[in-house]
Amino acid sequence: MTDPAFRFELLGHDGAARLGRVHTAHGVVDTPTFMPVGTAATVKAMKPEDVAATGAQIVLGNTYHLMLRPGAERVGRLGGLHRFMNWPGPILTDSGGFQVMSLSKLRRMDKDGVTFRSHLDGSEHRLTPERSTEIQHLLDATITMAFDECTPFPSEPEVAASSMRLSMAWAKRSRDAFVARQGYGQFGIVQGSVYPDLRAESAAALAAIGFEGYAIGGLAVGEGQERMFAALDVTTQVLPEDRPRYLMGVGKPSDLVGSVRRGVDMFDCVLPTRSGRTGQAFTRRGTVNMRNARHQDDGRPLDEACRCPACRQYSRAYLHHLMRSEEVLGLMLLTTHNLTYYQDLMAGLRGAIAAGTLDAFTAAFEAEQAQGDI
Ligand code: PRF
Ligand code: ZN
Repeated sequence: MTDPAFRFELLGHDGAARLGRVHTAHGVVDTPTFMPVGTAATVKAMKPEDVAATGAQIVLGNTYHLMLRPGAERVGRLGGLHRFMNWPGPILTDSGGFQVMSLSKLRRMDKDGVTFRSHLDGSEHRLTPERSTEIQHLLDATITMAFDECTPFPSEPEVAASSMRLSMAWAKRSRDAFVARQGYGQFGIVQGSVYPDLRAESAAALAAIGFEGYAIGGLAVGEGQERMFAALDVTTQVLPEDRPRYLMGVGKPSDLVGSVRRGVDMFDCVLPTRSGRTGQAFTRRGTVNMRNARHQDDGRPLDEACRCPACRQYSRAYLHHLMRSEEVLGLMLLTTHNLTYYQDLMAGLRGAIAAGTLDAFTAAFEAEQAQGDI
């Protein structure tokens, strides 16, 4: 059953791009939106109030990490993930299969689920559509993801087809295991690699089951931006208009702009947080490596147009010094800046869709990015 209180309000269009609002039990999310990744019940190097101050309205959590440590039952006993991590807003949790495949070395897949060893202590665990859905329930996820297999790239059409069909069977089992509650939702995940017929079949299979939203998985796995955009074009055309669409694990700023133009509403990616911790900053003029010696005497802000505390209160020279000295504050400030850049990019996209000026916004974005750092 689709829960009526979990609602996607479509507010406007510019071409295929959509302006919307997701209403949930834990608050509203303006779309297109970017969700910072809080894998281990924390957006690394950030307090929740600082994450909110960047403009983020929803964060991501991970079934895989949290089931291993501190354990889903424990988080449940402690009142759920919102309370545990002090993030009262909406939380979306990924279902675990993707992380098993990327993080766990010893794993065995069968048609029922996946058995794997923890990357932390080697202990054996099992995930099935039913258990993944139960874990996400224990975590009290606002948005639960169906359990799927991310088809590797490249895959032959026959391999991609059987992988996708397995994910569709798992999507149905995930749906059956989902406990509907007011303001909570569950998203199905489209697979099908780069094959248009498989993407269409997958989207239709999920729409027939019926979810509160639809994710697009199996992209940004090495196929490149051109093939990703082509796969998006065919997928967003066949997904229900009245439900949010979430492109999983994407991406670079140019990926976000191009995907919003193709009708995607939600994104998550470790890029702004992870690369912030290595010294890479995202700016209007492209990426800047703050570890580079050219910043050591530079008293200017990282980005004079940025509203974030790292740019308003500190110099490039200081940020450079913090990163070179491996100071914790350097990670905090660069993560703050990068998340602010991502949130302001999404706000800019929303404003442009509302004003019907997305083409001009895109042209200005591309021209500025091409200029490079000052
Ligand atoms: N499935 C799930 N999580 C994901 C992906 C997927 O295909 C991707 C692919 N980019 C990232 N995260 N469940
Ligand atoms: Zn900044």
